[in-house]
Amino acid sequence: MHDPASWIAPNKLPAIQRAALAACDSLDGVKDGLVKDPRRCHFDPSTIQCQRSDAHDCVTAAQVDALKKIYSGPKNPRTGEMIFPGYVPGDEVALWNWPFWIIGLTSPKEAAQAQFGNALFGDMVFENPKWAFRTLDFDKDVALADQKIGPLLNSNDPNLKPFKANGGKLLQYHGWSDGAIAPLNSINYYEQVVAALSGSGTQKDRLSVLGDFYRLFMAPGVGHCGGSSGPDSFGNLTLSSRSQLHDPDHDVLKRSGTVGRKRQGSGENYCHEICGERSKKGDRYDAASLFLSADGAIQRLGR
Ligand SMILES: [Ca+2]
Repeated sequence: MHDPASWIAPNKLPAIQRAALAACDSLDGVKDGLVKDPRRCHFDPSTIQCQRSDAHDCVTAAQVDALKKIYSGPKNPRTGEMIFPGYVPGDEVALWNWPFWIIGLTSPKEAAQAQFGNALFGDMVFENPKWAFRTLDFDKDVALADQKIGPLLNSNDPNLKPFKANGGKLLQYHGWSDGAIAPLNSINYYEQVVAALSGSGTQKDRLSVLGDFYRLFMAPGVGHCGGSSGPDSFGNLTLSSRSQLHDPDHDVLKRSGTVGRKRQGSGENYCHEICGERSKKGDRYDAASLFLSADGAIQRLGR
């Protein structure tokens, strides 16, 4: 964060994504450009470190260090405690992923994350609009933010008992390629809710408590709310218009068989293999596997 040489320009992203996919795409059994469960992906950026001079198809030592920090997420330097999860490898190139959110098109200060950071800490925590994100103390400043604005902004209380008792149900999805909110945080929250609601029961009992109350669906290759390289139209009302919502050509939930959609705006037809899993039906893919598989992956966490 302090070393200008650590900035990763967008022209490096194709080489990074290629290397990440080479390491992880096939882990789910299908080489399709999607990593179904990025938690199984242990991509080491040092495998593409430049051996000689800097070039667009390799990364420098400083950039390797930066990549490792982006993938692992910020930690408290004093306690080692995770502040927030890192981003997952395999879908770095898309404009609305890393270029827009994380690295910036021509400089790191253009990144939306930097601008959010400056606005939140500068305006709301320190009340100093000249504050710059590079000065952040990951120990004291984060604690101060939690103390000062956390009660207003934090949405991490896992006690959903009152909501559940009132008949509430929660359907949540998160794109694995989200460059804004690290997707692993949703899984962490889900597990915290499981613990808060189920007490000391067995893992099976604990999950059955949530069965018809809270479902979390992790969508491979989907960016922040939508977009990126995976199938992102599944009744989530983000990119689908209301007319498209009930159109099998645009909504995977309406398509039982080959999963396809038209890329919004371009009219280009293409198909994706949901979750990277081949269906037993051969070249046909079961849309439901997107959800059942993702949910099942979460359930496996505690076993
Ligand atoms: Ca795959």
